[in-house]
Amino acid sequence: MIHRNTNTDMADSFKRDVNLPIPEEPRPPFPLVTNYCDIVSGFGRGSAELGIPTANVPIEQLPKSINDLDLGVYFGFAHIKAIDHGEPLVETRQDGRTVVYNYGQYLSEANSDLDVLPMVLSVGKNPFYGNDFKTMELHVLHDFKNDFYGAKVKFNILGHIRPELNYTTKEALINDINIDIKIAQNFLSTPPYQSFKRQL
Ligand code: ADP
Ligand code: RBF
Ligand code: MG
Repeated sequence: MIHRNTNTDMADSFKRDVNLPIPEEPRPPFPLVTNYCDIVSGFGRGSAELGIPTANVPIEQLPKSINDLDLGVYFGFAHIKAIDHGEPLVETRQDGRTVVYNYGQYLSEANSDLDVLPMVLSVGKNPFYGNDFKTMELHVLHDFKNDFYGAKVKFNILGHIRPELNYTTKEALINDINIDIKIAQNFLSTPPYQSFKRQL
């Protein structure tokens, strides 16, 4: 029997003790959906240290239902759009590096950047880095050619993959994020999950 989309019967490489069961279609409290939120800068560690960039969104712009979620890793779809803006704005991070807010002016329709795209979401306090406040960060499963700080993103959350964990090494964190990505791709590619692209 071909039956590949439950978390209890997945390829061995996806199996982990921490995996939560994921149903064949979203079940309450999912789907949850946001309005368009700003993409803001974080600590700049996602791409620089992990090779996994994450678009950070301000938690104040999210509905209470999303702010009430347990810390952990979720998946869904995201829609990014550029906003009209004059000059790019340059911000200096605490460590002196600069971030350029280009408001998404290099997003390219030809590169499918403006499509509804699959994503994994970390709702966390990032214990690996010793933060003590909550962040919401989306890693979009797509190869953007430029960054897009200051653009807007609207997303939905369709399932919960695992709780947030603390890690002793960067490699263990990266390894788990890569498993999260495979699980998300697996579910998001199925018709019951695909149908929620229409929400965005
Ligand atoms: P920061 O800590 O400032 O969020 P990151 O290293 O996490 O820094 O990089 C995030 C930025 O990278 C995003 O705001 C976005 O502009 C860009 N980016 C490029 N590719 C992606 C992607 N696939 N998913 C999310 N953000 C991406
Ligand atoms: N950080 C943690 O400390 N623990 C985690 O379990 C964790 N899971 C993540 C899962 C995904 C899918 C992503 C994109 C990030 C995760 N991170 C986790 C957050 C990571 O530490 C964060 O992206 C970096 O701190 C860069 O901002
Ligand atoms: Mg980030």
